Amino acid sequence: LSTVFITKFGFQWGVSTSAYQIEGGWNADGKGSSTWDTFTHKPGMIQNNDNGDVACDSYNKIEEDLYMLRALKVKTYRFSLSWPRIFPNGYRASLNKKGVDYYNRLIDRLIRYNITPMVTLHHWDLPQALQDINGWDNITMIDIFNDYCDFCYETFGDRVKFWMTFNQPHTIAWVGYGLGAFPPNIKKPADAPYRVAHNLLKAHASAYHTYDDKYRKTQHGLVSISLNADWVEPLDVNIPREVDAADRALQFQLGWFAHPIFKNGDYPDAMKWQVGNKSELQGLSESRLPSFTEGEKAYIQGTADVFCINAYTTRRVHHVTSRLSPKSYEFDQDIAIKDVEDSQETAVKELRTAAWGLRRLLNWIKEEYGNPEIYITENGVSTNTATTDDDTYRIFFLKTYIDEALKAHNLDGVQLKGYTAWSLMDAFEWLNGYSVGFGLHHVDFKHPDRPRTPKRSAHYYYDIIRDNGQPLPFLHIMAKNSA
Ligand code: GBH
Repeated sequence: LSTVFITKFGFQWGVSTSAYQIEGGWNADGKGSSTWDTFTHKPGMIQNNDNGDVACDSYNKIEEDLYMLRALKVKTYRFSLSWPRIFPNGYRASLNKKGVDYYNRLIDRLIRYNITPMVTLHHWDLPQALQDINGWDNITMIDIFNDYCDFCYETFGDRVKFWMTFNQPHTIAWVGYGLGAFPPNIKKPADAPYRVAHNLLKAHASAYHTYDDKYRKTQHGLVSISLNADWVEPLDVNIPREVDAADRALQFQLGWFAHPIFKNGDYPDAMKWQVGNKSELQGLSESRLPSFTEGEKAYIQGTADVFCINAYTTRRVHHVTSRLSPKSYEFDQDIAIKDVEDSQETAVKELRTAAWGLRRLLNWIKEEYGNPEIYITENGVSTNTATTDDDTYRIFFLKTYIDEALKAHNLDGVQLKGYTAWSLMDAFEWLNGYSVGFGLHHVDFKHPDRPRTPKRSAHYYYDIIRDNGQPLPFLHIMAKNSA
């Protein structure tokens, strides 16, 4: 391992969570239902029929969460606001003051301890009432989301200076409306993901412009969006067709959102070409990929102040020849996905680890999007919660992934500004329920008080933050010897 470390001060080390995964209090004090409440309350949907009704009970445990954050000495805490806790039916008219109070208390306590809040406006827990009007497949959602964001800037923006509109729009569009594995469980892979992404991009841009027009001058914050990407390694770097296939996979996943926002307001050429051609061959009168007007392109281009990336895994991709049927975002790509040999299995099958992929991904972002300032807003590894004792693997993960991120920063000139580890503590892990955990802290979900206990990786991450990069073991041995 190299001993590179961050040489510039001000690097933002932190941890990350999301509302539905930790808060609980699913119907407390007037909170409305979200699509995840609806989904998890149906039997058979989640492993062990787990749900987020109580989760880590963070709704009642601000002090306990703060204790962990202060002990780690993080500079930043990335969390999300539960939209139905603030507006139970999604609209401003339903304002729930107690929900607002909760976030005010949390934010005030963070500021008091010099922890910078990084706030995601929407991490998947959509008010059910808005799903009832078709959720993100309904264009009126653009203005509804914008009004919710406007309220949040107005209410919390005196203290919150780092906003992310969406967490992983790719997951909302593809897993929610294509695969149908996440709420709203719609399986329309031919066109719904494309329509939804189109609306999400416009909603994001609209929320960005609202900040620009009404708040930036007085609040001086940043607005971005957290995009997810798996690094994709070509099957054979010497075969141009395979290199193209890998690039295409990145464009379909990351470029779908990043190209419009960070480049020219429009989808990547590879997507327009692939989906356009296939649609034509499929006898459709127009492409299943919607298009933006010139005005919309201008409106979307440049609507993020920094680049926020969630990165977990690396995959290998190879080219497959044209599949015309069935019509699907998946088959539009002409690729097949494999595991990378040089990677390790984790408790979540599709999230194998390969630290070297992170450095390559960061460099790809740097080249593709003109060297933006980058924040890694999620990166972490899961272990089986039934066997929590051995935390060696999480330490190995942090050591190797952070080392690769620091190589990108120190050796490759990537403007990496911050890193928030996923996650502060074990939490409700979506379809996996509580069977796997990404936490630096263990949470006892069988105990009514949900006690939190640091894992060894929490101590290790504390060292990383203290030393502003990889801990330099010999310094501590010297310190001990002289003590
Ligand atoms: C992150 O997504 C999430 O942002 C975070 O909330 C979550 O806790 C973390 O992952 C760990 O799970 O099962 O086929 O429907 C990372 C990217 C995208 C990976 C969705 C899992 C589910 C695919 N994730 N994907 S499927």
